[in-house]
Amino acid sequence: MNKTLKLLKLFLSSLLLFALIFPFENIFASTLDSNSKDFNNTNNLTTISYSEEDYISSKKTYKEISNQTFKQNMNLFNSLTYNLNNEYELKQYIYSELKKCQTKIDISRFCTSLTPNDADYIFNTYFDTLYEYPDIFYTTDSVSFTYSTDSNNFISFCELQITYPYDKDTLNKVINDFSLKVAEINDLYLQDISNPLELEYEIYDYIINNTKYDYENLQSNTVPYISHTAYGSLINGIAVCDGYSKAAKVLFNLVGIDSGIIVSYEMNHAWNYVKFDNQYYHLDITWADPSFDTGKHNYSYFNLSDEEMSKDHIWPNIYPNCTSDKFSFLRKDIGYKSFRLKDKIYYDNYENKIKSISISGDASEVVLENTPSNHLIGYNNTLYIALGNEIKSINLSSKKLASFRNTNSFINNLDILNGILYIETYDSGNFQFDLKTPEDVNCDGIVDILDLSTLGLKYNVKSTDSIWRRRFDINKDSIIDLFDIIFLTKKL
Ligand SMILES: [Ca+2]
Ligand SMILES: [Ca+2]
Repeated sequence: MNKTLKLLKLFLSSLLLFALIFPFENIFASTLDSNSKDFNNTNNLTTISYSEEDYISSKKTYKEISNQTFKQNMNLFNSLTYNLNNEYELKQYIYSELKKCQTKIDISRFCTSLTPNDADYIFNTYFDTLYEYPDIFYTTDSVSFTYSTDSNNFISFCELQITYPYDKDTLNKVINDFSLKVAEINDLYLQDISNPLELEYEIYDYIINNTKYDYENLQSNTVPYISHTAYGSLINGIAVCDGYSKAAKVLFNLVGIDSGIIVSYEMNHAWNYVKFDNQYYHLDITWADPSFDTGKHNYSYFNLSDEEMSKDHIWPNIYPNCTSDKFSFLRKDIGYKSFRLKDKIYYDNYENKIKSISISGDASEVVLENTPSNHLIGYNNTLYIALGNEIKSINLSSKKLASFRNTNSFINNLDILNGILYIETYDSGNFQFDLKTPEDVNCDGIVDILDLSTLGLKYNVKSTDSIWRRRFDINKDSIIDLFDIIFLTKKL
């Protein structure tokens, strides 16, 4: 009896030793194959690769699979059961490891109920993670994983292998640049806004104003991977549709707006969905960008219902239903002569009136009667309207109308970008005016005692403090102090 027990102990400990050594031995024995979906089986260890393109095309097959009968779907059903238990934790784990730029991510503990048939599910979970957290922009567009199975064909070892297209210093630099840029956008554009809908408009407008569509590379079929990333949009200012969508998702994540990215294999296109007031809406920032398609689009692709969107888009039925048409007023009532300032959209609908409507469409009013215009644009509580050769300004608090500039010929277009007013005339050239007034710290279009008291509230705040706002630092010396007050007082 004692001898049998000893033998059993010996047998069990050698089994344990074998199990411990086995995976390590085989990690070193395995070789990677970068070819998509190529299999490489070495000593019971298999390596498969999968690209973002495979991921996008899987969104198409998902639609087809979901139409098949239950029996044919047992494998899918099994992985869906598994999804419910573990998917969130797996994504969080992958995300945290990618944040640390790990080249190998051991996900064995998440995969014990899976078989090799579920490989695509693992890959899709990896890419789902990248689409949920596009601040991970610094991996290549493909991933490999190596696995082994036990005697019942369940996965016993499973490791993702990540490649980064940069050396270590460059990798650190691009990540650092990106997070500084996101912090700057937050500081300048988002931090002071508490209304979630206004935040959504601000993010949509920010990306349209600061990203150009990568046409040049599209035409020569040389779009670099970076144009498909949030980095392409936010840092380079150049992107294609998924770059626009990922940049928006990064900013929506930052401010806590529930959103996602819709990929359409059929259209070779991507856009966002956003949740507002318990309803989902489509948002296509790429198609709304005048650099994608000339002409001002404004809110033509802001918060659309499925019905509105399906006029020129198709997508797999795996995304949230968008049934509300609350924002269709943006397409129906408001033309290209419109501009949003904070929580109102100002517009001229060929009635010789300037009207405003709240960004939710709930309340509208007439701002100015008898004020025809050809173009309308706004900045810091002031509207600029052009008619013929003249530009007028309207302060929205006082409703005071004043002549701003006269040009010698017909004004073709007005544009405002980052505080600069661009004027395009028919035959006397183009002009620009810097409208920025750093002393107007509360951004209401005038410099007065209110700015002084607003500045006073930030007195002695330094750039390292959490309540820092760079627009209060008028002389740009990283502290809000007496010197800023002196600058402001000179303008009173
Ligand atoms: Ca002011
Ligand atoms: Ca200062």
